[in-house]
Amino acid sequence: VLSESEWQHLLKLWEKVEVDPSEHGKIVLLRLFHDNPKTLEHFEKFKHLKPDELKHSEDLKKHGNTVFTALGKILKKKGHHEAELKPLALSHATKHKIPIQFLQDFGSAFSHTMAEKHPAECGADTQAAIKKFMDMFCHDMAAGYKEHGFHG
Ligand code: MNH
Repeated sequence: VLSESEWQHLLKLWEKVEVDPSEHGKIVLLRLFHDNPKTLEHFEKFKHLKPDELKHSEDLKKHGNTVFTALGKILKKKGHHEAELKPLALSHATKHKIPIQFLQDFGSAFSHTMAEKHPAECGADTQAAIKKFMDMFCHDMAAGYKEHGFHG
C-alpha cells in the first residue's frame, strides 16, 4: 500500500510523462527490448524489425502511447484500479501470454528511464514509490492471471 505522499510523488512525475506519452512509452519499450530480448518475441508487429527500424518505428510510438495511457489511468486511481486491470490481466494472460517476470522487467525499464529523463522529479522517495507501485501492479496482474488459469 502506498502512502498519500508516495502517490503525490508519482502524480507529479506523471505530469512530465503526460507532456509526451508516446515518446516516453517508446523509450521504455526500447529499453525493455534491449534489457530482455525475449520480451520482443511477444510482439508480432515488432519482432521482425531491424534494430534501426524499431528505433524509428511510428508504430512503436503508437504502442508506447497505448501502454502509457493505460498506465496513467491506473496510476490516477491510486490503488483503486480493479476496473482498469481486469481487461489488461485478461488480454495479457490469455491473448498475449506475457509472463509476470516481463511485467517486472517493464517496471525496471520504466524506473531507469524516469531516473534518466527526469532526475529532478526522481529523488529517492519517488524511486521507492515507483518500485512500490510497479510491485503492486505486478501483484494484482498476477492475481488476475490466476483467475484465467495462466501462471506466467
Ligand atoms: Mn501490453 C497490448 C498495456 C506491458 C505485450 N498492452 C497492450 C494494450 C495495452 C497494454 C493497453 C492494448 C490492449 C490490450 O491488448 O489489452 N502492457 C500494458 C501495460 C503494461 C504492459 C499498462 C505494463 C505496465 N505488454 C506489456 C509487456 C509486454 C506486453 C511487458 C511483453 C513483454 N501488450 C503486449 C502485446 C500486446 C499488448 C504483445 C499486443 C500488441 C499488438 O499487437 O497490438
